[in-house]
Amino acid sequence: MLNKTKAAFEIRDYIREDLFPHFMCPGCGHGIAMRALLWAIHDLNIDKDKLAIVSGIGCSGRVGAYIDANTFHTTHGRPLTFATGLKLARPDLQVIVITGDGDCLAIGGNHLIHACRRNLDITCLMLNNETYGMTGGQVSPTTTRDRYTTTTPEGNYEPVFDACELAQGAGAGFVGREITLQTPSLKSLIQQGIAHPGFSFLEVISDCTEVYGRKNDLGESPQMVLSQKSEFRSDSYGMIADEVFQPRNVKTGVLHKSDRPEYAEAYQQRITDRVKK
Ligand SMILES: Cc1ncc(C[n+]2csc(CCOP(=O)(O)OP(=O)(O)O)c2C)c(N)n1
Ligand code: SF4
Ligand SMILES: [Mg+2]
Repeated sequence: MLNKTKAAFEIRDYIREDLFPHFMCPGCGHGIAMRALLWAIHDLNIDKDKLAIVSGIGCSGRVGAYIDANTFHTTHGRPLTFATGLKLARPDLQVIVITGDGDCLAIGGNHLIHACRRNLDITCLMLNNETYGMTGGQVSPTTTRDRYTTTTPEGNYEPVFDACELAQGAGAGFVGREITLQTPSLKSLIQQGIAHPGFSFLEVISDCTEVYGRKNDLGESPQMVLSQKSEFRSDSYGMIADEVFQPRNVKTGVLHKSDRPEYAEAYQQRITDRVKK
């Protein structure tokens, strides 16, 4: 039933239409992720003037530019560092990072670990399409084993990173994963992540139809999105036994939640205690 006190979600209220047509390829999963994020922002009633979107470099990073809010398109791998400074300087802002698997786990991997460790109240949306989409489809830390990319012409032989386990291990207060096919569930997960007072790491299983799907004969966007459903499930968690570190049947939804102290609050408390001494 529609909430009578609030207007229904209309994506045009949240995007910069003057920048259209957008650059994304037809069927790119990043567009669905953007819709889910904006829907969550709408449902949470977040004031656009209080919303800061910080993004890195990549097709994922470019998504931020289309959002009608305070947007910061930063350098490759560094959106979490910019976001950390911004949130400490302006704790009144709702700071949301949009990053890619390459941006967040490869060049920016070190910054991710420390953002999780600090547990500052930032929401990090990592759009995982298993490749460096923007630069033509190189291998990334999440590329499925044996898949072809421009830098793995014989098939990928590197183990796959489980970013959610990494984030949990490094101390993130909230960790979750969802596929774009389940857009309402994705929206709900993003809402919970934003509402959580601490660092929220959200992995969105996206798809790069153009330079990754095509190279691996994964079909068009509908086939790619549907295949996520069989690989990512909300009721199971595990690795295929004979493929070490190869995530399959990986769990979706909220994977971890803790009430570790939020960094800025803990920092403020430390200062208050010192002044009292
Ligand atoms: C310091 C630096 N190194 C490399 C690049 C080139 N570069 C731009 S985007 C990108 C990878 C993006 O991949 P990902 O984060 O997965 O985003 P996607 O395009 O897949 O959404 C790279 C290597 C750069 N811009 N800056
Ligand atoms: S190259 Fe891939 S990730 Fe980039 S816009 Fe096209 S489909 Fe999306
Ligand atoms: Mg990518």
